[in-house]
Amino acid sequence: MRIGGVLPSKPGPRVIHYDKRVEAMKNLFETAKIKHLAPDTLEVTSKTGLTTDHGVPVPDTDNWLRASDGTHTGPFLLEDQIAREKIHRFDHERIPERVVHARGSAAHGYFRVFDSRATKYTTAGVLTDPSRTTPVFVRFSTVQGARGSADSVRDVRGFATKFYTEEGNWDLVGNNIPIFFIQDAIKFPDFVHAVKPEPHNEVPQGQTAHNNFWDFVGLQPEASHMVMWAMSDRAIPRSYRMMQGFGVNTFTLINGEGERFFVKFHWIPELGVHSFVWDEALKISGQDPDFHRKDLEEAINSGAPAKYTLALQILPSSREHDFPFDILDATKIWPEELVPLQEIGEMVLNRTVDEFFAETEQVAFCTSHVVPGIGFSDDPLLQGRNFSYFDTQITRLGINWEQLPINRPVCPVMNHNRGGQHQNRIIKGQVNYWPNRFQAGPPIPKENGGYIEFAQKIEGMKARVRGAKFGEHYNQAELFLNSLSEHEKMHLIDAFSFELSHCDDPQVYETYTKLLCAVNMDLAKTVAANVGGQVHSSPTRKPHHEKSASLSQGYYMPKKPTIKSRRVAILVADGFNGAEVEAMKALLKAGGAVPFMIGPRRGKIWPAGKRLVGRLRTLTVEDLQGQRSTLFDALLIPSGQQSADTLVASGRCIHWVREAFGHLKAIGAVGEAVSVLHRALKLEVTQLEFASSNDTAVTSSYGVVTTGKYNVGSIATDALEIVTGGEAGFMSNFAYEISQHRCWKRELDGLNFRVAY
Ligand code: HDE
Repeated sequence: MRIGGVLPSKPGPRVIHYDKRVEAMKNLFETAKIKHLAPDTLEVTSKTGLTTDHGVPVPDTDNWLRASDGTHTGPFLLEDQIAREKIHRFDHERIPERVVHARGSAAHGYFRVFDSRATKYTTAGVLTDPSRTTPVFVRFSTVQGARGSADSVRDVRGFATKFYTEEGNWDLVGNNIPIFFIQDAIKFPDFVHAVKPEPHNEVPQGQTAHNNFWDFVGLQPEASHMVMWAMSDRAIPRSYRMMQGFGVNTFTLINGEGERFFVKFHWIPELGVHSFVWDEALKISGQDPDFHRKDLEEAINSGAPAKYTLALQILPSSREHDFPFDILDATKIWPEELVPLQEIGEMVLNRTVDEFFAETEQVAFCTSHVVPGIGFSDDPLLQGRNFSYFDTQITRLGINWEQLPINRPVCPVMNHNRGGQHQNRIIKGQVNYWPNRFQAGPPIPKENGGYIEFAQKIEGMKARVRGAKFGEHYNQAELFLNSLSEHEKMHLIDAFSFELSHCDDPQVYETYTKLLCAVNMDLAKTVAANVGGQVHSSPTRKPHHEKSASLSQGYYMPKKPTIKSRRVAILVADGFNGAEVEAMKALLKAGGAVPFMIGPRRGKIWPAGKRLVGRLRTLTVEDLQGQRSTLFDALLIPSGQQSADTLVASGRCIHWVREAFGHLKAIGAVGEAVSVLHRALKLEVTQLEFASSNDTAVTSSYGVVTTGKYNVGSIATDALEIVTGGEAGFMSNFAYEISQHRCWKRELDGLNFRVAY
């Protein structure tokens, strides 16, 4: 394919360039979809000359054709096709942003099943054939904010997967929370209007902390379960790579014997389920609004692809009515104790997009896009979604949106649909209808793979009603609360308090604190006390006190502790211990973590004793001011007297340490650097223990790991065990604290509250 013309300085044929990336990618893992995209992927190089859209070489892209006598500037000439085209194209660059989930970020990858165990439930090859590698494209998103809003806001995250299967595209359009706010799709416009910025002033952006949201959910008790999840740490994930995904709706699977099963889809992240702390999320919204977008890109580019296990919850059709909740109600989970998870395959996201607009923005999902072996249920939220997604793509992308490269299936597509704006295909033949005298484009029978709907018996009255079990709204809200660990409960109370205190209409926050009485009386009283709300004099519902282990994020900690892809800031100033830093960096990298050097200024920082010698080994660092502790998972300060003295004297550095401590992160310091921690923390946090100077013993106290002296020679045996305890070396202990994500004990014992950060 020609991608531009160069008008060479000497006469000759126009150079025709092909996409060289296709060549370069040969050694990398390429899915069928990546190969499929190659002919549409162009690379602009210094040899690729400019042309107009109709292919004519452009000699000048800086000056509009005008009338001029050389001295005076005259008016522009309308005749200038080059200039007019450039401006026209620019004027029409934008397309409507998604009405929800506008802010997003995506990656390519693949999916494989471990074996064929799901054959007993489905005929879908993508879920049963272990010899297949199915290409996927996954778009993560927030829900409320506009395209340019911040990544780290409190919100549900979208987790939408397009599987490019051999039988057509299957879109699993899920979220990182297993349930939803409403039961019936007809409520979706009301819900979205209430959660979005308010109509009179378009405030706030990317937040539920406003009157209209809480007004709506206070008057719509079916939302109470989902609101609990949205106020939990689930709504502030540390990374797209560290959150679960859920299909949310109940789908169906159909096996070779024609039996139907109800199914819920789950994605389980390899790295565990982890979140920001709220203060950190708030700050990152300003300090790096693209945090999650960059996190995904950085992880993939540094060789830590995002990985998730696909698990199924399966119920045979005969068990539909066996539960106290309706299994078609999207405001309910199927507790894992009742319906266990069956892990069937793994998804790996290992390739970033080449162009955001063409891929991430133009990708379009449809819940109604399933493949043979997968079907729908009568879940009243899903039924409405199945109408909505196709419809919205018409507004956003036009009727031929499925012909866009990112949306195109990798299998053959042929039918008698024709025309429409931006039709890309040229279909040969004299007929465009069925039946026709040539037998052209015939339907494909079931035996050859035709999609057949399950022959479901339907009976009933035509009415606007919901099933009886849809009327119960609080049991699982309580179940969720009961199942949280202590620190998760504290965060949930803080989140409710933060959000409701941003509502200035007493009718709104009082209604909600009263509603909480039906979930849990203590929760209601605490939140009401924090926000000036009201509670009923006695509980409005009898509690059941049940728990479900897998509702707590701690349940998903990786079995083997890992520091993979964790961002570790190493704080240094001139005079730091060079050999120590080299060794520490090597160890962190060996564990898969990503070390960053941070110092008082950007540029070169000099290790101790190296300033005047011939061959200087310096480090290039980012500066403390431009980078913030919020952007890292852990903080490490190596030894070196001069370095420690400079850092102790820096208010910004002291703030870094206090903030990392307040955000419950792992902190490590060696030798003289322990004085930096003393200065930052000791006065306020008297319980903290630090190693004494010149001693190689390691002290680990509330996630703060110190040693008086670090024996660089012993490093080879240290660190990668990722274990804690006196026997283990300094880096092992430090890595262990990183692997725990945060030190919750620090919070439970109230230590972080004593430090200003
Ligand atoms: Fe969506 N949703 N939704 N939604 N949704 C859209 O489709 C809709 C719901 C979800 O990265 C829209 O292409 C209705 C539940 C994701 O491109 C729209 C209802 C879940 C994405 C739409 C729901 C989701 C969307 C807007 C209630 C979790 C982003 C743009 C019945 C399972 C996909 C678009 C992407 C996007 C409609 C409820 C997830 C308007 C009517 C429940 C991840 O069609």
